[in-house]
Parts: sequence; structure tokens; C-alpha cells
Amino acid sequence: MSKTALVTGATAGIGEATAIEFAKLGYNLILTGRRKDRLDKFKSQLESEYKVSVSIHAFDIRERRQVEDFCRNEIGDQQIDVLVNNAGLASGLAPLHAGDIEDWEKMIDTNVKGLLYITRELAPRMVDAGSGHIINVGSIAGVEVYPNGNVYCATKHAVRAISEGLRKELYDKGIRVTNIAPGLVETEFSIVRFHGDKSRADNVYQGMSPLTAEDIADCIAFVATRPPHVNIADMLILPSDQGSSTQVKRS
Ligand code: NDP
Ligand code: 8X3
Repeated sequence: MSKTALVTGATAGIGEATAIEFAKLGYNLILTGRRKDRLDKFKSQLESEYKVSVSIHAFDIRERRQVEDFCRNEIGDQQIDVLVNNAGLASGLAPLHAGDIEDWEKMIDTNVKGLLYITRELAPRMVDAGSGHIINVGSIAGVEVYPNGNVYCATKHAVRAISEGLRKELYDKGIRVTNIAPGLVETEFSIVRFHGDKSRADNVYQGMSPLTAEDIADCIAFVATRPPHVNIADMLILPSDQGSSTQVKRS
């Protein structure tokens, strides 16, 4: 029987590329994001190209009731083999003493609370089934802190801590947990971070070769397809041009 992967934030970037990788592997898909028009188009594309079943669900992962409704009423008691907690964002890049509190709330509510809401709903099914894999998309920002990244880095440190906690609580229940920590990946991430300022976003990747969403999707598919006795607990993936959060070689 085909396996099922649930990918949050599948309307763009890493989540979209991950859904394609799982479709290539023959997984049925449950995809989420807020932009329903993108989900509609993506479902048709995946079903016609890869002949897998795709169910799409548009909701805001920051809204606990919407997450609960999705998990309890929309997907029913379906078994989830792989949960990819990918939905997330950075909003703003400013010193904390000049930070925008609305930016902070968006990041904390999405990257930390949203991830917790959905995991709290779906992890018990994995425990009952005695199998499953939770793959959390963290960041190099969860490993080191860079100036002006304060709250974003705090959320990704939280993702890493949550991943480690989950792993220690679930390893003896047949469930694997992985923290994926990418460096610079060119997606809509920087456009969102700079509130739609495309030229400022382009500058982030100027003169260097960033990772692509497909590079990270490839790593996620790799960790998900290891033999059952192998759990890749943590994976840091950097562009070759990046030495650390603050060290980037540019031509
Ligand atoms: P994108 O902006 O391209 O994609 C973000 C995805 O998250 C979209 O599908 C978006 O969907 C979804 N999302 C954001 N907010 C919400 C919300 N409130 N409710 C539901 N879905 C939401 O960025 P990336 O693909 O780069 O980012 C994916 C993950 O990777 C994030 O967690 C990010 O922090 C992490 N990451 C990114 C890196 C990078 O350099 N790009 C590096 C390291 C980690 P929609 O807007 O339709 O709701
Ligand atoms: C996204 C990469 O370097 O902007 O998590 O934090 S970075």
C-alpha cells in the first residue's frame, strides 16, 4: 500500500519541492498552506504527472482551531507515515531594541506554535501505529544566532529543541524524528522577510550560489527513505559558498 506524507507550507519553496520529491517516490500527499489557488493548481499538476492521490487543505497554521479541525475532521483517522513540518517564515531583520512586535508574533506563532499544534494532533496517531517519521524544517538559525536575526533565530532554536525532545520521547515507539537545518536557500523566504521588497531579497543571494528548494527536498527525501533502523537526527546543509550564518563568499 502507498505511504502518505503530509507537508505543511507546500504552496512554495522547500515545501513545494518536497511534495514533488515524495510524489516521485509514489507517496500519496496531504498538502497545506494558506494560498488555496496555488494548492488547487499543484494538486492537478501532481496527480496528472505522478499518478498519486493528493488532498489539499488551505488554512492558517497559526490558528489552533483551524489546525484541530483539519486534523480531526478533514483528514479523519488516516495514517500519516511522514509529517514534514515545513511551514514557516522570517519577518523583518532588525535589532531587537528596534524590532516590530507584529513580526515577532508572526514568527513565533507560525514557526513554533503552528508546528506544535499540528504535531500534538498527529504524533499520537504515529504512537498508536508504532511507526512514523516527523521531519522538522529548522535552520542554521537554530544552530547559531546572527545579528538582527534574534527572534527568527530563537524560533529555529526552539524547532531544534522540539525535534530533540520529540526524538528522545518517541525513539522507543517506532517513530523517527529529524531536524533539517538549511543555510541560504533561494525561495520566497527573503521576499517574505523583507515584506515584498524583491530587490532587497535578491541582494541576499547576490554574487553567490545559494541552495535551491530542490536541494533541501532531496535531503528530506533521503532521510525519509533510509532503512527503518536508520534515523538521521540532524542535518545541516549549507551552500558551498557559506561558512556560517555570517560568512558568505561572494564574487
Ligand atoms: P517560502 O516563503 O518559499 O515558503 C514558505 C511556506 O510556508 C509557504 O508554503 C507558505 O504558504 C507557508 N506558510 C507560511 N506561513 C504560514 C501560515 N501562517 N500558515 C500556513 N502556511 C504558512 O519559504 P521557504 O520554502 O524557504 O521556507 C520553508 C521553511 O524553510 C521555513 O520554515 C523556513 O524558516 C525554513 N528555512 C528556509 C531557509 C531559506 O533560506 N529559504 C533556510 C532555512 C530554513 P502560504 O503563504 O500559502 O500560507
Ligand atoms: C533561513 C536562513 O540564514 O536567513 O533560515 O537564517 S537564514
